[in-house]
Amino acid sequence: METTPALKAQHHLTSHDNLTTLQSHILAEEAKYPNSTGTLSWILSAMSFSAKMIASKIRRARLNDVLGSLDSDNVQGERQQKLDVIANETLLRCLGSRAGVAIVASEENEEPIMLRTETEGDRKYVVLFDPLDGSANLDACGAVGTIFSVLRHDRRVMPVERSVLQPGVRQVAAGYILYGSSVVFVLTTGTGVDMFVLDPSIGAFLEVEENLRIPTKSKNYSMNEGNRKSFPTGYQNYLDWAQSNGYSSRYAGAMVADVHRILLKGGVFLYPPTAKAPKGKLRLMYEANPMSMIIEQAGGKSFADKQRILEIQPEDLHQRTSVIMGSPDEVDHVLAQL
Ligand code: AHM
Ligand code: MG
Repeated sequence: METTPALKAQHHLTSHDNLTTLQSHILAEEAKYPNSTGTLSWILSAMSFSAKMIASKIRRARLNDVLGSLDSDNVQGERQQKLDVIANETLLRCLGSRAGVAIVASEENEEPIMLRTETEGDRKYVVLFDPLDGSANLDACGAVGTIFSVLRHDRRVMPVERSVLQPGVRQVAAGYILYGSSVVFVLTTGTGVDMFVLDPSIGAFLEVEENLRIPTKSKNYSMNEGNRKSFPTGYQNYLDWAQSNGYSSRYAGAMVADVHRILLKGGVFLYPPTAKAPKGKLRLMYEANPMSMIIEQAGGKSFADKQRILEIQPEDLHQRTSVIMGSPDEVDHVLAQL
């Protein structure tokens, strides 16, 4: 944003003051499309608001006694953390108040939720999310994240729930929020990737990086090597190759944290098929697809074995996939072994 010298003097601003917030970025993007109704902007603003609420709940988790698990499992058969449920409710409430959202779908709910009926308003979008990815890290004060994907709602598809099952190439926006040593919001609307950091003193996400590009290569891989013996042979060969070529291993155990580091520093993130999860562990629609859109928009690559993840036609909301994503040269090194 331009600031005149007179204005700077008047308000004591310096050239170091960052005046681009996530909110102003969203509105500036909207202004590029004269026919835009602003519906997508409202949805992204709901994501920003939810992120601040979830961040504040995570910061106070120990103090408010909401760490640890509930006595219930989610639809994946995984033990729900108390904060999984709190984050899910926060997103459902914030997105539910936005008229442009027709359907929401969450890792924590078995079925997609129809928010608005046929006759109500301007029902344009489907929003899918993983409310608190890597939530098992919470008890140890580790990084966690929220991942989201936005699709257009196709009214012609029947039953309406099937409108959710679109391949990742059709996403109109995708992003994640990393709750780490600071709170970071990474967003793409299909024209590059931008990064914002929450300034807690003013309660706004400020832009820190525009049109982020992933390094082309970097000798780092990120995967749960504890599963190595049950990886298909190609992945084991890749590990042999990487370890003989001076690669480093980094693994936080939360996809958002691991992929964020790779987006900034380069490398490759892998979750191969294993004996326990023969189709891979990560969920296609609200984990792999949005992260793949971000990685590709930043100049990286993202595959499930030899197939581009964004082209997979989903058959089920909670479908799983294997994942190889990151710097283009590093993904190629893995693919060469498969
Ligand atoms: P979650 O969505 O239930 O938290 O699980 C997904 C997480 C990812 O964040 C992470 O990459 C992966 O599971 C870690 O799995 P593992 O513990 O098998 O290494
Ligand atoms: Mg998850």
